Amino acid sequence: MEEIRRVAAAYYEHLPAKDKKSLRGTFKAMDKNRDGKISLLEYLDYFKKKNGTDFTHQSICRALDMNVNGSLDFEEAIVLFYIMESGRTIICMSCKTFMAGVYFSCSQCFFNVASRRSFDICCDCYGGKKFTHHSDAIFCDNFSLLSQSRSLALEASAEKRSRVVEGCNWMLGVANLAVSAGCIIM
Ligand SMILES: [Ca+2]
Ligand SMILES: [Ca+2]
Ligand SMILES: [Zn+2]
Ligand SMILES: [Zn+2]
Repeated sequence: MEEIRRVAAAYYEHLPAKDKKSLRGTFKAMDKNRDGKISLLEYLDYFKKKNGTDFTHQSICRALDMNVNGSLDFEEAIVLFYIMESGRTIICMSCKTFMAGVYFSCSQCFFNVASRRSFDICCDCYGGKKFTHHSDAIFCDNFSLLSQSRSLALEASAEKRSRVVEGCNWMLGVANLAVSAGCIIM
């Protein structure tokens, strides 16, 4: 949690003034009773209006409350805004807890554009095999997947082949990269 807090603080520091102002505005909008902090109720109230968001899991609000006083001050809320902006994965799809750092993702689902949804689980669920997923799944941590995505993007732009050939090689590339990156095959 400390790491993501520092990332969020750096992100905020580099925002243009107008974006900082708009985050202040969002904070005020969430802080219904204007006491300068966002309570769990205010938090849930805000996200319940936005249907289908992972943010309604209480584990996120609890994790964000770093000084454990039951509410989010602006500093703590910056982490929330950062997560909202970055669109990063936040909830373990098995135990539904908040994932602040490294997590594992099924590489087949990650690279399958058609499925549109990756399968992400926390280290505890992965290590303890507390999840159900297709049995041939190859899991990678989120950092390996990120570097693989980059290699694939570079590869794709360098090699201009026909769509079909490219597609086949691309899939093979995913499998090879997944193995060479030291991923664990279940
Ligand atoms: Ca409040
Ligand atoms: Ca707090
Ligand atoms: Zn989990
Ligand atoms: Zn999968």
